[in-house]
Amino acid sequence: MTEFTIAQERKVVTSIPGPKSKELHERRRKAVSNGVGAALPVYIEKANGAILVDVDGNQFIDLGSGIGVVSIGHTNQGVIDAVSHQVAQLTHTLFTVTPYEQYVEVCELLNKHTPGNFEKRSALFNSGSEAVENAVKFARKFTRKPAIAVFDHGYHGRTNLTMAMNFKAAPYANGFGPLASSVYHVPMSYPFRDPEGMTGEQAAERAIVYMEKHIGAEDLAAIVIEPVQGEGGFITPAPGFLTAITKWAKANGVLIVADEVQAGVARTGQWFASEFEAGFEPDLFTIAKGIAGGMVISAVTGRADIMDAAHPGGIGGTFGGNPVSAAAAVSVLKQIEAGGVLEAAQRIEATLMPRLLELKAKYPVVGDVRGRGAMIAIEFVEAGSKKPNKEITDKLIAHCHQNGVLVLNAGIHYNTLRFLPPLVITDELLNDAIDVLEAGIKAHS
Ligand code: PLZ
Repeated sequence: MTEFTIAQERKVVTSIPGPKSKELHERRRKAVSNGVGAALPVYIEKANGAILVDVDGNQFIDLGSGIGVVSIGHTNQGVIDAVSHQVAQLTHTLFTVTPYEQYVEVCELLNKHTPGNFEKRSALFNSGSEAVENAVKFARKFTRKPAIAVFDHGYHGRTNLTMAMNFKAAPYANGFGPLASSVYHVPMSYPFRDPEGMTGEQAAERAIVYMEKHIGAEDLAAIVIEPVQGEGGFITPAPGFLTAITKWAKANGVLIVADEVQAGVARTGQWFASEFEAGFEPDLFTIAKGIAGGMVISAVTGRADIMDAAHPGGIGGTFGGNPVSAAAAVSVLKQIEAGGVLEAAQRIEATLMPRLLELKAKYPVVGDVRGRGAMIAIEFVEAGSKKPNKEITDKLIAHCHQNGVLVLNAGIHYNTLRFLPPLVITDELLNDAIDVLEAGIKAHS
């Protein structure tokens, strides 16, 4: 059992945001760029387990984990110990100047635990976007081809290349162009919105026609796909889709990059979300967020022949895989190895799913409940139709925030609520949060 240092309970003691948060928000307005958003402007002072404490003393149930980052729990003791030790030992050399063991150990652990029975290599970076950028570099260098295929509703980052890879130009790319070229968007399998009865194989056929006619396999280096889409609203493709895409890619000399930045590292109840379909065989994985308990690190892991095709000096960066972040990642990965973490994500699914399906049966505004493990979402619709219902989603988010539950939205129409709690969250907290949500649905639908 995890020992918590902050009581795992929701507590609202001021209006939300409280007076101290409001004061900080005023300071922020004068200091921070307007381009940087704020979903809930309460300023957080400390956290533990699944509870965030703000500067006014309010306690929030965290159903977001900083968008899937502190999966191991806020202020996890193993991470605290690893980071404290490392920060007093060595904080930086730059791995490409004079290396250190922690970087190698993270790569060994990732090579071991990513799917695929082949020799692997890894390289470490700072952010999810940077991992995706580098996966594309590896794929292009190995295949000597330029084009990249990505899927509708997908999200891959905020850098110049990854902006072009996102489905949504608004808000991620508008006005920030020119965007990178040779990126092509193809249709995703979206069971809730695809034609009734469309199978995974049929959805894959639809995507393959795009790739063959619109791009051409002879120019296509890689298909980059999230096995469960994050920002897109936890869209989980129909069974058979990922297998059919893999078969086509293998037959046509096209690589598959699984973007596991949001779905990876125990979030879905497996090490990686790619494991749910045996016929899905990615060549490369991009990994970030949940890997290091909030410390800054990301990775590309994959087939040794692809990863080694990059020439020495072609890949790197000043901070990638810095010793402190690497030590945190080793701690997190070893805690998952030790057991109990994947099971925690599975337990969260077992607690959440039946409750959310009950909401779906009771309230016609709940259109779809989907996801895997501790990565579950509700898509809201107008009662009696599948028309996206952003209005109620906004109201519910505000209601949850006012009542001490931090939820995030997702989906291209902002009509999806997503739950990605720290995996240490107790069933009591989960049920309390869903009670708050249900009261909101009752009041607003
Ligand atoms: N790939 C699948 O989910 C990051 C974005 C938050 P970075 N998603 C959260 C925001 O609004 O900026 C993400 C992802 C997938 C890549 C990324 C990019 O990861 O660490 O944010 O660069």
